[in-house]
Amino acid sequence: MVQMLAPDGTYTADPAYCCYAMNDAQLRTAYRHMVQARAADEWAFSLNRQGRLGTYPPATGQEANSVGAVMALREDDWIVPTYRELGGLLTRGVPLKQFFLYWLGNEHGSAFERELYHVTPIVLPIGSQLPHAVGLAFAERYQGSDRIAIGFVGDGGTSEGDFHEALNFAGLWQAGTIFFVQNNQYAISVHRDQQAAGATIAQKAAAYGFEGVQVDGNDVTAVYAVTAAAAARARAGGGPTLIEGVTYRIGPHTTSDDPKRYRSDEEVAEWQSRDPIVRLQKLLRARGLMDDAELAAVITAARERARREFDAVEPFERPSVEDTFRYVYAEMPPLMLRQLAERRRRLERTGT
Ligand SMILES: Cc1ncc(C[n+]2csc(CCOP(=O)(O)OP(=O)(O)O)c2C)c(N)n1
Repeated sequence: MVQMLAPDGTYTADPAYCCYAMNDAQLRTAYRHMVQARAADEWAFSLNRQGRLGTYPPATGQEANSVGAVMALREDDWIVPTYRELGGLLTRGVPLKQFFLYWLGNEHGSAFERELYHVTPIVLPIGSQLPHAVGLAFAERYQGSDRIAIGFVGDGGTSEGDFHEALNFAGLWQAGTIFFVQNNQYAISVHRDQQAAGATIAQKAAAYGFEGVQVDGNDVTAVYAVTAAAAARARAGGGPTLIEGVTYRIGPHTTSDDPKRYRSDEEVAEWQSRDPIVRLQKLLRARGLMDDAELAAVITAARERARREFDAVEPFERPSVEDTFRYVYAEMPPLMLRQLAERRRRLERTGT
């Protein structure tokens, strides 16, 4: 497993990735994005408990994967996210209020301005986004561009047919795709060890004829380096890479989940001791890049921004019951019409 920044904050350069070491400015930037993602995540959780935001999937603990990977790309490379890529979206410059709008149930929140951000909409069907990432990468090269695509997926998503179809096509056609698996150890309550027999997820790449790399997903410097190397290879026509970023979902699967039913407090505490933000703070301090006051000021500013940006979209229009049904078919089939009528009746009866 590639690691440069250990949990105790010591940094050991990896000669295999020497030309992809983050510089001082990048380390500071990574910290800002990771802290912003954490602050927004914590605020979203709290908003849910206050009854101001619907079901939300927290990404606390996974910030180094998302931020490090996106920082390693060019600004016009495609990002094909899941629902747990807040850090990556913020790194690309997507306004936080747009993200909040999406989780308020307003689909406009996920319609990221294409030419500005090159980010596809947030998807909830597991694995379905990976063929899109391959298609984008393939199309770019077909049109003579050297843009590449990164497709994120969870460890559970690697059991989906779409995952295998996407990797097979990309390997065969050398599509410039980075498959980034956020291995956060759980697919809801199913542990990674119950998901697949292989020793690593990264090794699956061998079956499709390209390289797979396992990286410490709580070490932003290592995630950045392996993704930058994969991006350089893809851009040069060297084909795809599968990256397995080993991390942990510190919070519940979503705000509707109770993780105490399937994992121990000791396990969570063990992973909390490897927190990616705390680890980066140690490096920033040791290198004299930020002192305690500056580190804390970034956190305070991030919390304030999270509140401000949510307040800006909270009054926006909520989706109607019809919206849930409206966009699937041009004309609703009888089964959906019946479901819609049932839903309306329930709303009238119970108010929810
Ligand atoms: C095709 C499909 N099957 C099942 C689900 C229900 N579901 C939602 S999240 C999830 C687990 C996903 O786990 P993983 O891929 O590890 O990602 P994580 O949520 O841990 O980020 C499942 C099974 C779904 N959304 N889509």
